Amino acid sequence: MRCSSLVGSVIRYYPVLTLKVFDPTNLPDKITVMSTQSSGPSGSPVRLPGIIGVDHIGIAVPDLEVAIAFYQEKFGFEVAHREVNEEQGVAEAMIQVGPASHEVKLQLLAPLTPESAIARFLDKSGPGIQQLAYRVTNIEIACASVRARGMRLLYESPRRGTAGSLINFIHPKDAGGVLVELVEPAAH
Ligand code: KFV
Repeated sequence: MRCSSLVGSVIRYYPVLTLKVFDPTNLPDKITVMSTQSSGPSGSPVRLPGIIGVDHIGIAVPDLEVAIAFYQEKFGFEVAHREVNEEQGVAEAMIQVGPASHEVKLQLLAPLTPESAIARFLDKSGPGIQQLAYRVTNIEIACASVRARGMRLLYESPRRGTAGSLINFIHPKDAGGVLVELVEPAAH
């Protein structure tokens, strides 16, 4: 086989490999995102690039202080972090469930205004689980893959989340009825 037709075959059948060969500056995540499909050649699922676990479970509450007291009194859980996020219209507390600092947390979310997403959720559904948040290594790459897989993101670009993280949300109607948050923690 002549050299040019060999190169042609490689480009046709192994586009990801070709990128790797001709652009060594591409990081593994950047290569992976080129694969927009959710299943590989053998039909095996391709994990959404960069997801490394569940970061937190968000719970809508009408009153943050009452909710914190409830989790402290009934479960003995500690508050790991508190903040107000004006843009999201929430006062929040991250609740540590066990001793490990990196484990899945509960995020108590109370509305700052009657127009906030949490106030609307409380009006419609009452207190309870409002969202499931996956931790990702690179929010831009994860968002590009979400879009490529046909799911709607709520924001054009990531916004500021808890403790300087970057966040975006997948619409619940595209995510099995669950409001899914993608979180890239702030670099420390
Ligand atoms: N889970 C599941 N389904 C939901 C839902 C939820 N949380 N919220 C709404 N839905 C359903 C709703 O029942 C309805 O279904 C449909 O989605 C459209 O809802 O069968 P139905 O009745 O048609 P809408 O548009 O009527 O509801 P609305 O409340 O106006 O907006 C929903 C949504 C998801 C667009 C809104 O909640 C939103 O923009 N959420 C993203 C922002 C957010 O949730 N912020 C608060 C958390 S801040 C945070 O987590 C932070 C700071 N952080 O770092 O982690």
